This record gives sequence, structure tokens and C-alpha cells, in this order.
Amino acid sequence: MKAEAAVRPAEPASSASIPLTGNEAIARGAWEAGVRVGVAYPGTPSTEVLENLSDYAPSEIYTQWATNEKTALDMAIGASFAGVRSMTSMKHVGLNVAADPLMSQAYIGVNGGLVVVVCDDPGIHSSQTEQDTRLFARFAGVPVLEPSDAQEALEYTRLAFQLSEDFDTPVILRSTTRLSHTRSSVAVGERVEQAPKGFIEDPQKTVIIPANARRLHPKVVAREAAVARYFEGSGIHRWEKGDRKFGVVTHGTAYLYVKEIVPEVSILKLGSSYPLAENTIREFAASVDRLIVCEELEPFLETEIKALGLAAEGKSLFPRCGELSPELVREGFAKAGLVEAAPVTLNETVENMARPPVLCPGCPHTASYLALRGLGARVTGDIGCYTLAAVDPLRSIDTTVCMGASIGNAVGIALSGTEKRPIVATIGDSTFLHSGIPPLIDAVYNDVNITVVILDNHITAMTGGQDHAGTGRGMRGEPTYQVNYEQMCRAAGVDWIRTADPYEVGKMYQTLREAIVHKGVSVVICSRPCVLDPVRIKGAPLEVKAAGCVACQSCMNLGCPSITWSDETYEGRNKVKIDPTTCIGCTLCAQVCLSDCIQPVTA
Ligand SMILES: Cc1ncc(C[n+]2csc(CCOP(=O)(O)OP(=O)(O)O)c2C)c(N)n1
Repeated sequence: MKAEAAVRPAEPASSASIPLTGNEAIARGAWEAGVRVGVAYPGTPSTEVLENLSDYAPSEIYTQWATNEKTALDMAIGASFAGVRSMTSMKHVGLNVAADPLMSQAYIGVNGGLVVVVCDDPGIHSSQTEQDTRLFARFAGVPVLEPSDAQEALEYTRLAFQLSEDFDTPVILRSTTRLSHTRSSVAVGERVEQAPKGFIEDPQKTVIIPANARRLHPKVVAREAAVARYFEGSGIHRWEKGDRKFGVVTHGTAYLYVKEIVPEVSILKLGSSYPLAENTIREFAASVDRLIVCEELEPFLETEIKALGLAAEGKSLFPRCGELSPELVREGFAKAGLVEAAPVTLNETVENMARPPVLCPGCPHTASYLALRGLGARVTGDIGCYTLAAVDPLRSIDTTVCMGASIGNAVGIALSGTEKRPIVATIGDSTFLHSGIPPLIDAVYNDVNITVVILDNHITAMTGGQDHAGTGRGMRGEPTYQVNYEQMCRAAGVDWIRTADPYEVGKMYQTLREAIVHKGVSVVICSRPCVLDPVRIKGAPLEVKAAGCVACQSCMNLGCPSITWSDETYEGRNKVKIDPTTCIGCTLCAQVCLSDCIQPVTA
């Protein structure tokens, strides 16, 4: 072990300490490091990184939402080529989308420092999968830094820019939901401006044709050893000496759980899992009788440590799937015989109280899916608030894979020739721009019979209401060009396009019916702003005139959370009532009511 001091920012932090979440600390660290360009596509738990970066002065940092994670990384790479520090941030699945430029840039390297913030979501709080970005870092040959708390998030972000320039590589800064969204006290520093270097003409480095790539690949391999050596001398890996009977290798937020549950053991806290701290790990292993690896998600360190020929225990004690917690870590150490097993945990109690998520009262997506169910369509879905239409009571989505998949999936179903029902792809506006346009081109190119429904609520609602290229506003609210979906679909070759208002249930149903009988590709743009954005829309609420309610329960099929059962009954069935405090007066329930008993509230 070379050094025991934690890695500190290149410039001394000022004496000021402020409470920051992990994401706020990352943004602060980037600002202090002199970042000039920040671009991202939103995704929980990473969204607030760019949102916080955009709170700094536009004269210091240019920030903007990108159309997807690949274009975001491409733009950040462009800024790095031009000699300024740049950063992009995304959720773990965003890196799947941005993988192509990342793999190339690992060969090319950087001019201005380039940091890719990736926030993993162990426990799948709000994602389609659970992924461990450390595997991606090793796959790409790109160093990954793994802060445990907000202070480290700030310091490692600064370090990441420095490393990027010193070792000519993009650097991944990996966070997780727990770190990104947890607030703690952080000692902050000042911004250190970096003089822009300008574009360096060096096509043998910046043009990745086979002849150059063959030369650059060995550079990536050699860099792995060089960065590992640097890490071992930098103090980023912290060895906390304790009981020599047990040594625990850990990382990220798992370190905090280990400290809480078994504070007396020897701990090797790795600030980075790739490149591996081989020498430090060997030394640490030799100093303890029993080596335990406590890591979240994949057995990344455990596998590497065993490959070094060292005996270690890891996933035999701790789960490989899901988020770690103090309770699960205690359970693991109890299995290892270090601590007593725990009594009933808070987690179990909370999980037993799980409440299924629902669309908001007045959500415009509700009526679109109600209509599609009525039409008996085979519906491919996508990722967004509207994915909730897959569950009761709307239950009108048959497939959901990943962002942008709905249209391609629908084309594939049509090409199979087995589907008798009308095939409808449903996709949100932000998702359509993210990755829905190429498959729409494929749909026309393959001349299939499908309908594409663009659920245009004028915002990226799922992640908290971010603007995008279809809203006509940039991330600081500045007016900018607004994509015209109709023109875009026409340019892809679609000749049957209609716009419908999902608050006019009858008309919209009729439009969708016409769309599905059209031969070829048809597009319906269901246009109506999200009820929560930009300000919460609230009209006069509705009420059920109980005397007229025949308990037909048609309104219940909307799944509106403002509609609940009443104690009154009609022919043995419960009537319904509406909560006037949450009702936004969209009138969808009144439109589907068979007995006309839902009316505006009268004083
Ligand atoms: C590759 C990827 N990037 C980001 C996300 C996070 N995310 C989930 S849905 C979504 C967009 C939702 O917006 P939109 O399609 O307009 O639907 P809405 O939620 O507004 O109904 C985003 C950014 C993700 N799941 N996958």
C-alpha cells in the first residue's frame, strides 16, 4: 500500500461546507474542474447532474438536453476534440445507447478532459434492467471512479477530468441511485478555469480507420497498467487497518454498509474497480486470514481477485441481484459468522406496503390506451409514463423492451405474418425523438401495415418534465427550433398522418379506427400537454351525482386515482365517487359515463 490519504482535489477546497446530493456534488465538481460543455439525455437517477450544472453561469458552462445518450456523448466528444473540458451524464441503460462512441473514444482518447457520468440503478427503482457499469468500463478499457458519498462524488469528478487529460482517455464516473439522491455535507472549492486548447489536427489519432485503430488498440491495453499504477500510488484506494482475522474489499455505497455493520474488520475500500488495484489487493489479502468481497450487483471484484489466485468469498454471502442495504450486508456477515443475524427489517415492512403506480388524474395517455383496448389492437409499448398502461385497469400494452423499441417490434410482428389483430406501436414524444425515427423509416421501407401512435404530451414527463427538441425550448427556457412531427413522419415516407386530442374520446377513437384500417403505415399524433408540466393544470373538478349512478363502473376502467368506490350501492354493486381535491376536470370520466351522472361540481 503506497498512500493512505484520500484523494483530494488539485486545488484546496475552501472552508465552506454545504449539504449536497451526490448528483449536485458531481455537478459542483465539474464546475470546479472548469467544465465548459455539459450535455445529457435525462434518466433516473442521473437527471439532476445536468440540471444542476445548468444552474451555473451560461458564460462559464454551456448546457443542453440532447436527443439521446449517443448524441450527447458525440457532442461531448466534439467539445473535447475542440480542447475544452466536457461532460455527459446518463443512467446505466443510457450507456447501452452511447456504447458505440464510447468504444471508439477509448481508442482515440481526448484533447479536453472528457467525463462520462453513469448512474446505475441497483434494485431497479426506475429502470428496465439492473446493470453494473463496471463491466462496461472494463469492456471499453476506460477507467471508472466509484465515489461512496457526496464529498467523494465532488472530489472524484475533479480527479476524473485530470485523469482524462493525463492518461488521454475518457473516464467514467459511476454513481448509484443511493448516492445520487442522498444528501450530505460537502466541503466545496472554487472553479479553476482551464484555458481552451483548440482543435489539434492529428488525423492518425482522431480518425478511427482500421490502420489507426490497430495502432491505438495496444495504447488502450498499456493504459490499463499505467492507470492501475497511478491509482495504487494516489491514495484513492483506502486501507483501514482493523482486526486481521477478516479483511473486506469493498467499493461505492457498499463501503458505508460495511463500516456500519462490521467496523472492527480490516477494510480495503477501492475508489476504482477498473483498472484493478492488483498489488494493493495482494498485499491486503496477505495481511488478513480471511478475505471477503462485499460489492453491489456483479461479482466483478470477486472474479478478478479469484483470477489472481487469491481465496475470497463474496456472492456466496451477499446477493448478486438488487440493491444492497445495511440489513442485507448484516445478513451476509452473519452467514460468514462475523455478526449475529438481524431481527425483522424495516425493508420487509415497507415492501409489504407496496402500492402499484398509476397514471396521474387527467393524464392524456389514459384515453389513448382506453381506445386502443376498445379496438382490440396488438399494442407494442415503449418507455415512459405511458408504460403504466400495461397494468390494470388499462392493461392495453402487450410488449415493452427498451426506449424506441415499440415501432421496430411492431414491424417485426407485422413481418411475421402471424398477427390477426391490428398492430399499433405506441411511443412518447421524447422517446420518438430519442430512437423512434429510424424504425419508422424501417416501417415504411418494409411496407408493413402498422399504426404508430405518438403520445405527444409536450414534455419528457417520466423523468420530471425536461424539455426536448419537440418542445421549442432549451434547458434554460430559451426559445429554439421546435421539431414538427408531422413533417418528420412525411419525410420518412408516411402519407397518412392525423393529429387527435385525447381529451375528445369519441373523436380520437374514430381517428384511431381510421388509422388501423389504412393500408400501410399510418401515424396518429395524440397531442395534449402533460397535466403536471410546465405548471400543474387544474380545471373545475367533477363529481358523481350519486342518485344517477348505476354502478356501471365504466369510469373505473380509466384507472384514474381520483375515482374511488363509494359506500352507496346500486343493485348490489358499489357506486363511485370523485375526490374533488385531486380531480383536474379533464372530463374523461364524464365522457365514458353511461348514465350521464358525472357533472362539474356545483357549490
Ligand atoms: C436509454 C434510456 N434513457 C433514458 C431512460 C429514462 N427514461 C425513461 S422514459 C423516458 C422518456 C419519457 O418521455 P416520453 O417518451 O415523452 O414519455 P412521457 O413520460 O412524457 O409520457 C426517459 C428519458 C431510459 N429508460 N432508457
